[in-house]
Order: sequence, then C-alpha cells, then structure tokens
Amino acid sequence: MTSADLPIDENGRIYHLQIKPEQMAPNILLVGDPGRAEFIGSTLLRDIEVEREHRGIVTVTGTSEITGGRATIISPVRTTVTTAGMGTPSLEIVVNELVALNEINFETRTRKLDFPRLHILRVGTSGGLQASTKIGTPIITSYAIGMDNTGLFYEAPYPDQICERLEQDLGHIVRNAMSIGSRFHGKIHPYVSRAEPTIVDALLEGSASLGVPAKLGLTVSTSGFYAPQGRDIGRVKPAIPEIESAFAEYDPMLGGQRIENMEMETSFLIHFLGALGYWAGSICTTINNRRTNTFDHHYQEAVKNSTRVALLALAVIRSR
Ligand code: R1P
Repeated sequence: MTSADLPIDENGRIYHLQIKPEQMAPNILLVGDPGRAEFIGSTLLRDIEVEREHRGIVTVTGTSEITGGRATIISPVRTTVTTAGMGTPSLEIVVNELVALNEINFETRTRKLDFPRLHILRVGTSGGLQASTKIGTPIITSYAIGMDNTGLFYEAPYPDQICERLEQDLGHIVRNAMSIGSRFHGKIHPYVSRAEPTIVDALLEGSASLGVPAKLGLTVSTSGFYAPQGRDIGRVKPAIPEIESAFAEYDPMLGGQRIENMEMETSFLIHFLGALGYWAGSICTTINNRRTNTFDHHYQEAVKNSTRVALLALAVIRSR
C-alpha cells in the first residue's frame, strides 16, 4: 500500500482523522456534526485519551460507562466518537480510515493477520416519513435504501434475499415516481443493505431498558438534502417529485415495518462495513416530519437519549 493509497503523516497518524492506530477503540460512534462529537466526548465519555480536529472531523477516544435502566451494571467500554460529515462521500473517507487504523500495520503498510471486529453505530438526525412518528423519536434501521451512488463502487454481496427483493421493488418505485419525460429515467437505482441483526437487537434492548421508545424500520439515505429528499425550493425542479411520499407509502412486507426516515449516510455505512464482516447499525432521531411538515430545532436532548441507547447497545454486545 503506497503513501498515495494510504496517507499517513510523519507522526504516524492517518491523514483525515489525524489519529494513530492505538488511539482508536473497536467500539465506535459516528455522528454527522462535529459539535455532536465534542458534546458526546465531553458529556458521555470519561478518561479521554485523545481529542483531535482536522478538516471538520472531530475524533475523541475515551471510556463510556452507561448503566442500563433496569439497574444493570455494564462494564466500562473504551469508545471512539468521530465525525462522518454530511453525506456518503465524506463518510466513505472516514470509515475507510477507521478500517485502515484497525487492519493495517502502519510501519510495513501491510494488512495484519489478526484484528478485532469493529462495532460501529451511526447516531444521527433524520426526517420522519410516517405521519404517526412524533418528533424526537429515534429510528433504528433494519434495512437501508441507498439513493447515493457511493456504495455502488464497492462490490458487496447481498447479505440476504430480502435486500435483493427490496432493491427490485424500490427500483420500480423510483422509476414510476420520476417526472414524465425526465432525461434520467432508469439512471437512478437504489441499493439495499442490512444492518447487523445483533446490533439492531441490542439497540432495541437499549431503548427499552433506558425508557427511550424507538421505532424499527427502513431508512432511505439520499445523495443530498433538498431535491434528493423531495424538497422543491429551487428553480430547477426535482427529477423525482414527492419522492418522500412514494417511499412512505411503500409496504416492504416485513412484519409491519415501513420506510421510516430519510437521512444521508446509513446506506453506505452498513453496506461497506457489513461486507467486511464488521457490525454496523444506525439510530437516527426524528427532528422533522415530512408528512406533518413539522420541524424541531431543539433536538439536543433527544439526540443525547439516542446516544445513550447506542452506548448501552455497544456495552451490552461487548459484555456477552
Ligand atoms: C443534513 O442536515 C444532515 O443531517 C443528517 C443527515 O444525514 C445529514 O448528514 O444527519 P446528521 O445530523 O448526523 O448529520
């Protein structure tokens, strides 16, 4: 692996994250907003080992100690919190560097024979697609629908037949929802990926244990915030008008689950990390509802609750 493939600085730190392999924990929270990474580091982690900021990416490693709501005492968990930025292109850089920090010997630039399995959870914000979802509700992702194209550059096999079926159904839905006469007919294809089931179960357990009611469902990850999520505020019209309604109305035939939310990162995260055998999942707080046209600017407490659920889930998995 050359220095052009994998940039490492003269201090042995990977280029974008600016940390060394020993400064990363195998339990990781990924957040979109650098301010959220700082906030989690200062309020939910102790014994801070490293705190870096480079190109808007804040990374903090420390120890989390979350006590389950049913007075379950969970051992302290060494945890890294870092920043994905907005959208899959910047997330792709960050997760590749996390994987390199775990797998590559920085002296020889070769892959180690043994390395631990990473557990990575996205703690994000999102827009709700079901009218019944109250603002502040965390959504735990079962499957993600990638409307970005970052995942298409990584040949991950289907983790199950459900992904294949959903991909076909949603391909039709996207095609049918496109503007008549659009030059992009047939050019936007979703890809579907699955969150690690053990992580999903641990998140559900964490939310029940902490008394933070969450919904389980599918998440759409888009390649932008405005037209890609059906927001029509410009003079150039969206190629897929009301895309959010088309997704909201679809029944994926998964025991009553629905497409619950839209955000911009979960698809690539679980597609890429799942293919590597790492455990990845996502919990995103609903901060606006696209069906009821509501928005809450004061979502810090709700995001903090989702973060506690995520930290408890990581701790529960490590304690088994
Ligand atoms: C858009 O405002 C951003 O917010 C959501 C989207 O995925 C996108 O990154 O998540 P975060 O709050 O985690 O950034």
